[in-house]
Amino acid sequence: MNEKKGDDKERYIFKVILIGDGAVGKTSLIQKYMEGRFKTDYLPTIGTQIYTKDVLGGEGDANIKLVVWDISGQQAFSSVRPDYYKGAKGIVLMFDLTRSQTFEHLDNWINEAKKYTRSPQVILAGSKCDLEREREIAQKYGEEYASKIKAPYLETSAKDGKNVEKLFDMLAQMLLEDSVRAQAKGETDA
Ligand SMILES: Nc1nc2c(ncn2[C@@H]2O[C@H](COP(=O)(O)OP(=O)(O)OP(=O)(O)O)[C@@H](O)[C@H]2O)c(=O)[nH]1
Ligand SMILES: [Mg+2]
Repeated sequence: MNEKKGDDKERYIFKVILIGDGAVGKTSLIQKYMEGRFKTDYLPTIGTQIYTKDVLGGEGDANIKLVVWDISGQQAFSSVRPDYYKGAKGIVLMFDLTRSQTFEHLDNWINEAKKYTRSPQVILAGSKCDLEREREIAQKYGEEYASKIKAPYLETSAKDGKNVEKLFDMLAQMLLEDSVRAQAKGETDA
């Protein structure tokens, strides 16, 4: 969606969702990005939390509002997830570098996302990269999986902030380019 307002910058609004198993660090990543804080205790997400942030895109000549939806990755909440996917243009697919089973579940998440979204822009994130000694998934496996699903790969830490800003910036640029491409082809918003 885009419109011109008072200034001459184009305005865009994109819905972004984070998906991945419970406790991989979705809420932590969002809170680090939005509020610059990190909490060590685990409070499983219940219901949905929506955050927004404005970023500049296209070398600063576009205003992009990211509307980021945070929901639980726990199995118990899977029945509400279809609503959550609706209209999502960007997806952060996340696994925990210190728990290999969260990596093994990526196929399930991607298949679910494909069912409920139309050609979203996806970034794969391997979380908790500050816990190097507990790492179970080597960087090259993350990279291989990312190239299989044709997505960029970043290793992130909500604790020390590594690649947090970069991830959302990158996604915003991908969404902007995708939207400009779609407009040029005369496609309408879903
Ligand atoms: N060391 C470290 N711990 C992290 C990091 N990110 C998250 N954690 C911890 O991992 C636990 C789970 O984080 P959450 O952000 O709540 O996980 P979630 O994916 O939102 O979980 P659900 O809401 O249940 O789906 C918490 O104890 C966090 O403190 C990180 O980058 N580094
Ligand atoms: Mg959460």
